[in-house]
Amino acid sequence: MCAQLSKGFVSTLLVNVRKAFPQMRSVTVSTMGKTKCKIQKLSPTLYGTALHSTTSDKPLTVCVEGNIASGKTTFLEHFKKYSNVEVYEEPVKKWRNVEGHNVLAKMYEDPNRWSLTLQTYIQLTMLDRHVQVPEDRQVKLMERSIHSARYCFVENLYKSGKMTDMEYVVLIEWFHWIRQHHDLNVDLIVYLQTRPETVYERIRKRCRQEETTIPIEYLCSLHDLHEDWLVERSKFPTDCPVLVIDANLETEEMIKIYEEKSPEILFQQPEPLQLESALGS
Ligand code: TTP
Repeated sequence: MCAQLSKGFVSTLLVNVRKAFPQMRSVTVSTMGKTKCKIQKLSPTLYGTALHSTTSDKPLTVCVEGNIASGKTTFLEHFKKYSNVEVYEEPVKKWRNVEGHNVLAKMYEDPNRWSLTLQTYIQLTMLDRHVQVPEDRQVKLMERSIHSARYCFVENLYKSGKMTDMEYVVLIEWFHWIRQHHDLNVDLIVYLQTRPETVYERIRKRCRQEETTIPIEYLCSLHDLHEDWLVERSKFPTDCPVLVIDANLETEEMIKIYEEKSPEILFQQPEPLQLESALGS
């Protein structure tokens, strides 16, 4: 099913379509104008879980994902103003300073030697984020997840020969053990989709010391892995709903989009709407 609608209808429509067709597994909505917004392969089961969570004590978990410098921090900054949202920033400071060691810098200097060390530490620090439960907040908003570290970064390092078979299988075994023994559930992924050229320029401008040597090819591989995971869903299929947002625009434009999309992102119930009139417009 595919409907072309003005932007204002989108969030209301998605909720009503799900109510009207609970058996449907895939909904794609594209808005007119320059903002592109798709929710891919919505699982009624998972959506049911998400709605259920709003009435239970467990907060909803929303993760923002996207290539390096796709704008995840700006996204989080925007949502800090909501009183029902607890924001969990990525522990990148820790990766740059573990008891005085900059593991992130070491990885970029010599990935063959240090990528396992970095990814092991990232896996640990992301697990720590996943198990934290915010007090009195309905939405837990996380920057990235243990999933993107595994499906995008670890996969990329392995595919490009920076991580050996042995290192890869040990790390993946850890990942599987963690998944079995901890609740890593995510209710919604917001994917900030960018062109590799856009993030390459942003990385050059922001001049984070460790990242000055990142070539565009590295960003292209990471881009493909994000697309594979969150859009194509071929190699590492996920049932989690994914909201795709075109994040190539300037910061001011992006903030306007986040404002518009906030009801969808925060699972706020829109006003009821006649489905027939929405589809007919
Ligand atoms: P990102 O997690 O992409 O964070 P960011 O600061 O670029 O986010 P944004 O600009 O969108 O707000 O990457 C942080 C750094 O950590 C980056 O150099 C990539 C690196 N990294 C890894 O090497 N392995 C990993 O598993 C992850 C998650 C990040």
